[in-house]
Amino acid sequence: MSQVNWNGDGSSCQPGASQSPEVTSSPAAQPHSPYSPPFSASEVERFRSDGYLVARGSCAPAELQEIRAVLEQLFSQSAGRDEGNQLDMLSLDIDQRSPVQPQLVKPSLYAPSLLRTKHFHRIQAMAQQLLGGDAKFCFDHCILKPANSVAATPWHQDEAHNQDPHYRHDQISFWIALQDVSEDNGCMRYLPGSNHGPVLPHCSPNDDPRIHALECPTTHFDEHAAVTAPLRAGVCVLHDGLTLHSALPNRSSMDRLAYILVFRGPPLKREKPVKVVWLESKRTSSLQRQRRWRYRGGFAVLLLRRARRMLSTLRQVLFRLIGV
Ligand SMILES: O=C(O)CCC(=O)C(=O)O
Repeated sequence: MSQVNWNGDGSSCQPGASQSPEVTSSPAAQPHSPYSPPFSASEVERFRSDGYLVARGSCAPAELQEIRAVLEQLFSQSAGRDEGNQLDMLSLDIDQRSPVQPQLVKPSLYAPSLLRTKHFHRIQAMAQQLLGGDAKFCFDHCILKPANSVAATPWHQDEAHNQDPHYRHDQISFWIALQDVSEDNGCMRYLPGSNHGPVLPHCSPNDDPRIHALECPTTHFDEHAAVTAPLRAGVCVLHDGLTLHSALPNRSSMDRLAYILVFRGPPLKREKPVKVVWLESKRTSSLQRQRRWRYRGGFAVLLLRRARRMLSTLRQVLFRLIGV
């Protein structure tokens, strides 16, 4: 396996690493970012060719600490657990006593300040440059790899989580390291160029549909061609929705935390409808919790959130039209 050494300062490379969430708009998600295009033409070309890229620059240390503290608190409060948004992606997720790899989907629902950061606006500008001015913030999530764990994040393509039979979106995930990450504590791995291929067959880890994660078996690609992406804290690596990726286990004595913002372009009609068999078979306990939560009144909360999003969009449109 080769390794790419990136520090977010443009110094490059030495040879050597849920569900289909609805698009969420936010007060912070302005239609056009005031930031100037962050990537050079050659960076855009590299992203299009390899399917991933380390962004130059990094999140300011104070803001990074703030983001980390907010996310740690949400994990410790079990935020979103009843709603099915906090789960253990690699186990049966029955209780929270010794989680293998906790994930919090849409943490900004519980801490909206996450979308009012400079980091968010910087990433939004990147998304709009790569996906076009119509790019929208879709959802965020956070993955915790506990210290001293042997669990790797399985190889997968994010597009494999898309269960819409008729439409797809161009999608980019912006993965930010909340501490330095290396091959010892769970840095990301990519298969360069896999973004040019189709969605490969996926399954549940151990073929157990009760486990939330998806896995693309290594029989479908050459794992030896993978690169790892060690990063300094605050640096962001981005990948296309079709890029095959995984993350190494965290063998260090400190938890590894990553915060991911996902942006999408407008919906694109598929040539023919698809059937996503590996999602249809899922029987996770987070899905059960989600159903229970909705049945017990969660639907009202969802309606309220939707109304708030519509109001916020209306406000943005009015602001653009008449400056109100
Ligand atoms: O952080 C990880 O372990 C995996 C992240 C990932 O799969 C993603 O951002 O799509």
